[in-house]
Amino acid sequence: MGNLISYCDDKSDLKFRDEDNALAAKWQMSEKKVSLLRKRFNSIDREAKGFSTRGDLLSVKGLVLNPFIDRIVEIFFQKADRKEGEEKLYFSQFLETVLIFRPVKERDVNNPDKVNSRINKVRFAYRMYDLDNDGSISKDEILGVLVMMVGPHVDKEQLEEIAERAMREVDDDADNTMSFEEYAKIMERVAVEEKMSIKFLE
Ligand SMILES: [Ca+2]
Ligand SMILES: [Ca+2]
Repeated sequence: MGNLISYCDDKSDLKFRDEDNALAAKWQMSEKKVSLLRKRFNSIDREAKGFSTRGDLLSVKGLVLNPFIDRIVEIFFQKADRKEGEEKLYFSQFLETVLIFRPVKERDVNNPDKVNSRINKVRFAYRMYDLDNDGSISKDEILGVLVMMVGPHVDKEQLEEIAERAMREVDDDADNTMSFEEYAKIMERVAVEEKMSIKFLE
């Protein structure tokens, strides 16, 4: 994730100032930070189209080595415009996903209406595993994620066993899928607010 928002100091572009100011007000951020993120977004949009394609995001330097790159890009593009088979991710849509990683204020931790609240951070993590985007996680998806993390060279049987065990552990209602509620329950033990926050976005 860090690679997507890394600081990039091009010359400033006044063209976007009104929109950036509106976004800063909407998200209660400083205008300076929004405009830095805008510059970063513009550098991802290599041909200055005014929007990004999956290809743009997939070639972000540093991110190409991330085993989850396809998932990260997919989650960003769930917010994108789709017209005539072309997907366009605009800055405001990009920002909305990036802001999930904003450190959350104490009073907002449990506020589901805040994009960066604990539950919305957990939801992002859940979507990483939900490879077919159907809203639930199967054992095969857990296995798929394991393969992504360790690469294809590890003994598949062993990974299947791990996936099987993980599913048994979380699957309270024994329906062979991990619901969001079941996932959120195991994530209670994880310091999500810390782990899924990027200081730059404060
Ligand atoms: Ca699924
Ligand atoms: Ca279940």
